[in-house]
Amino acid sequence: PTDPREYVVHDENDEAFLHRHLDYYVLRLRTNTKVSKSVLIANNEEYGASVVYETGFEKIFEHHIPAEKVGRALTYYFMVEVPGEAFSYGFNGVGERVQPFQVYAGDVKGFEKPSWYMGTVYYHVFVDSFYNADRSNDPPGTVPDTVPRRHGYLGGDLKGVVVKLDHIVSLGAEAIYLTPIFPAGTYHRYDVRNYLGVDPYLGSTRDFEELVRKAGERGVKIVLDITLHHMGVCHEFFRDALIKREDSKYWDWFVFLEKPREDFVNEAAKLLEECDYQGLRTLVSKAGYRRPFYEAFYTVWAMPRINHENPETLKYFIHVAETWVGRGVGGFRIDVAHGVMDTWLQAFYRAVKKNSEDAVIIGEVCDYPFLYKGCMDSYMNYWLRYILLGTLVKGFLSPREMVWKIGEILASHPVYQATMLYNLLGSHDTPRIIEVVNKDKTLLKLLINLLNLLPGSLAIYYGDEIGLEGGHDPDNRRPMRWNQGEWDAEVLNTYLEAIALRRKHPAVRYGFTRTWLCGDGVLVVERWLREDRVIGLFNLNEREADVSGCFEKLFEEASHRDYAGLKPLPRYGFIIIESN
Ligand code: ARE
Ligand code: CA
Repeated sequence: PTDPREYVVHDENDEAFLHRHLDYYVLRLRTNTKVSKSVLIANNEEYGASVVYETGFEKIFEHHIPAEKVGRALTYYFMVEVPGEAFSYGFNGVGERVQPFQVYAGDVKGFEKPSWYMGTVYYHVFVDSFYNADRSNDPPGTVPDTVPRRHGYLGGDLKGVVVKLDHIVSLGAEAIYLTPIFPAGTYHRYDVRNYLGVDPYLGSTRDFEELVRKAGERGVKIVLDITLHHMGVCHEFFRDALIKREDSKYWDWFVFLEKPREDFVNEAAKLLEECDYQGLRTLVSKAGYRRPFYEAFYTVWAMPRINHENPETLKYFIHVAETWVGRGVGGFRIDVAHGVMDTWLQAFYRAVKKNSEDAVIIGEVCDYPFLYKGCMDSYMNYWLRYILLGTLVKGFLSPREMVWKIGEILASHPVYQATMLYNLLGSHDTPRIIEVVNKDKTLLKLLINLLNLLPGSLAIYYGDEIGLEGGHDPDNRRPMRWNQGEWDAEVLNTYLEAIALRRKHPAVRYGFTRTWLCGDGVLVVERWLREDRVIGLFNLNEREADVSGCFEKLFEEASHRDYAGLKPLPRYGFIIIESN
């Protein structure tokens, strides 16, 4: 709507509009772009907006009220200004005199204290490629871990992660996200055979518990990858369903599109027992099947989809999650979360959180991310990655569009949730970031520092910190390089400094955020919490940019003169200013 009076939105029941973040209550108002100002009147005091997000077609005003001003209840309305007019907005809508919103403080959702997964540093380990510390458990056909990945096993194992904890800790990582460790039929293990065990090629349950303990002693949590969308075709439940069909207890755990043919099933059952994929492929083509006769991950035979309409599946996976929480894990990354029914995920989430509030649930979400309320704490923020690369590498977004889109992400989440997002430059599903930027290390440094300063957790895909190369899957899973002589010291130092900054400043970990453009394509990211403040200026241009004009808005008083003589920022240059 073009009339600003027709587009003023605040929903006191929606966390994105009203929530608690540490010592503050956060209240947001969405308006159209003509609105110039919003003043919140709360419990008889006035609060200007601390942040204004612009998304291109909206403005979102964010007001912060110190918690001690709230007491038991909050009574509030907004005064909205448009050039030439002003009006109020309250519970009953727009008018001159409006009824206020009223809420009990106890009903407002959010966090009073920081949780461990706000602004955490994750280290993402692709287990088979990381470090082979135990040759005695290597799968047959393991190739030496100096050979680039082609599909077969490299032999990495859980002991390998324990042995290399020093490296992970010295980086400043606080949690390790492990790709699947359950018994499976492939090197990546997304085709799970048994959700309650550890793949013998990786070690034993005791080895896993040792990893949890040793990591825990150094303040590092372990997050497991769990596939809730599909199972492995060799899982005994699937085999049972295949053999007994409707008589199987597990028939309804999957979605069969047609009845398995008897001649096929008898032979398949034998092959599945050994998890012989080679044999299975031959059988499938002999039987003339063009695609699986059950729903699957795409059309991958090895990954039959789980029937989430069957409540038994929910019960089972809650049991699985609780078993692993009992073994000390810090949480889960849910594979293909965007392919699992919302209601199922919500119930799973509630059940896990009920018994272990501290366990983080991170969804794999590749598409439009804002629809995942109440299903997870965090998601893999591929959307932010797309925005940053779309602006800085591919160039199909302008700096202005980039700021709008970042604003949209931030304004769509409660502040506390924005600090939990799993922000990444790359993963085991994308080409390596060093390749994406065409080995341009100046640009890479800018990306690392920009991602580090934006709200969210910071995830490092193993090897990215030392400049490991690699293209598309499976080339992005090359063996980790352990000869330090082959490490890229420049990249490593960039990560070390960025992480040290994050660990030093609560503002970076879980502070509030303002972003804007100044001058010509210079992005300013300001983070603050109470007295702590960090400001980054990023030159998004491929050429030098003047930044002297950027400081007046930042430091209205004396201090800005200190920066008046500041030199222009070089191509993709940046500076970070710490307030104390
Ligand atoms: C293997 C081969 C591939 C081949 C594929 C199909 O390596 O080259 O194309 O088989 O036969 C796991 C393994 C993969 C394996 C796959 C199937 O890690 O190596 O691929 O199993 O056997 C989409 C999904 C998203 C998924 C990605 C990979 O939406 O959920 O594709 N990510 C998870 C894991 C993967 C894992 C699986 C799912 C399966 O993180 O590692 O694969 O359990 C756009 C789209 C996204 C799309 C994305 C592709 O962004 O919007 O929807 O993600 O591209 O990256
Ligand atoms: Ca091994």
